[in-house]
Amino acid sequence: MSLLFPALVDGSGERSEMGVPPDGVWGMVALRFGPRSLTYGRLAAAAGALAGRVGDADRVAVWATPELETAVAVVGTLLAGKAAVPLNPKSGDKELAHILADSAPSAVLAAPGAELPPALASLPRIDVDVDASGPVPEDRTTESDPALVVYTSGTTGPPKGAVIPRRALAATLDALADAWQWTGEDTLVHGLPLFHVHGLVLGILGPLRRGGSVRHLGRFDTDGVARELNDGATMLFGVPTMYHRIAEALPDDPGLAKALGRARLLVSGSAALPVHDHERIAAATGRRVIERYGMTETLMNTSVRADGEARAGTVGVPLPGVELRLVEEDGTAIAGYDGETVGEIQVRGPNLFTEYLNRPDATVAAFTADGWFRTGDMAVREPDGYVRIVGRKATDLIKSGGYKIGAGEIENALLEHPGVREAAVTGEPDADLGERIVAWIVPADPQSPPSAQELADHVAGRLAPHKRPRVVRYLDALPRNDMGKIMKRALGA
Ligand code: MCA
Ligand code: AMP
Repeated sequence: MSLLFPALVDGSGERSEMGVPPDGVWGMVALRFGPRSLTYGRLAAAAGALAGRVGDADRVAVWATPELETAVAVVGTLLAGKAAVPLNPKSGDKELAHILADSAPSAVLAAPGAELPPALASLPRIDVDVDASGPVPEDRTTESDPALVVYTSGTTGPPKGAVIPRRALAATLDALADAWQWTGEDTLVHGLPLFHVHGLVLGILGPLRRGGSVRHLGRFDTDGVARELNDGATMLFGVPTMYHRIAEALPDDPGLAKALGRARLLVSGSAALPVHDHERIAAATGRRVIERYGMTETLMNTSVRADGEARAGTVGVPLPGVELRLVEEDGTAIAGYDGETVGEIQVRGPNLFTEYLNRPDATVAAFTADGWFRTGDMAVREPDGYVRIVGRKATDLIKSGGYKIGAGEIENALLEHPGVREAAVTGEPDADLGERIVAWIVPADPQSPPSAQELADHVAGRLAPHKRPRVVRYLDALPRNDMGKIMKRALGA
């Protein structure tokens, strides 16, 4: 198949050899994480060397800290023709054990010195050496070969591994290049985590496919954004929580407003950016944030185009190659765009995942008989085709800080706490996080209920810190219907 990273092959079409040409694209900085950076030449050499070490198995895990090594690990794995399984380095023991058992990686790639938890002790460890040199191997993959397995929460049960083929990476990144006029001249800044599609595929693999640069902040803060945009970065990617924090900081930070005003493109995604934040940023900077809509299973589906109208509250139009329809409850497609009729978004195209790993049942359920993927997102289409997302089918999926979190997974973790007799989890509106996780608890002993902090720590340690309840409410009993099913809508009433 065509190479995922044309810029890792030098200008004459020759693959990387040990010696690194100092000029041209190869002398250009590809990746920068704080003070550390790699040129295309060095990246080709380091990732080429790593590709030679990952072995013959199908999949390797990547301990996805926000560091240079993570980017080299994923690129090296892809150059080797293998699939990478990015791991959240803050994963708790239960979540990590599930992902390892399910994806069965042959090794874990990590930054030298990174401390790995006991759950990974039985896996061979490969330290990523960013100073190593080796040739970029010949690409023998086909476009349907898996590139990534990314774990994503459902309403119940543990996260499922979405198998993302190489074709989908190429298709989505090239469609975004078209929509955003994204080229090798662009320098992206972001502070997103590297174990999800947003930060890894769009934020790292995107610039590398274009032959441009990315500067990762290590962790998001508004000072870092301002510094990089003032220093030549042209694009910013973030989740709504990050843009909300920018909007909050703008009134007291004229330097930030000036820096954002310089950007070519400010892009938000992973959840809806409230219109109020759109408007505050536009008023202070003169720039409009544009939104794109995607999903782990589909990569990117729609976007406001760089040459289109930036309309707050919409996610723009389908990307090139993506077929999108809205479907009524009974399965009929909605004809015409009236800006009012709500239907479920279904998509088809080369951007889609192939399957949930080891979950043929879930894979079948995710598609219609004629091959459309059911997103579970509800939307309307404006008369000119712009998509406006209005909600979600499942109330048991929570989007907090841009992370998708299944209520069932947290309920199961809470029920494993000895002080909890019954548990229900809901999402509540939150100005910063979009939604915050609320745990409704019936304590085993009403005289000494476990504290909110204890329950948050319990969930953070079992699953991941972003899945911890931010609020705990204690009840004598959960509201249930005649069938015994918990009535979540009655909670909070
Ligand atoms: C707090 N911490 C804890 C606990 N409480 N650790 C252990 N136990 C506890 N009880 C730690 C956290 O690990 C973290 O550590 C720090 O305290 C702050 O945590 P938190 O409050 O959760 O962070 P935040 O400041 O609220 O984070 C906001 C954020 C974050 C930075 C916006 O939510 C974020 O990075 N979101 C991005 C999500 C994303 O990329 N989604 C894409 C998936 P430390 O200080 O060490 O960090 S969606 C996708 O990919 C699709 C395709 C799409 O469309 O994009
Ligand atoms: P994830 O499964 O974590 O990849 O999250 C995918 C979900 O994020 C989608 O199904 C949407 O519900 C949501 N999402 C992503 N981008 C947007 C956006 N721009 N506006 C509203 N929701 C979004």
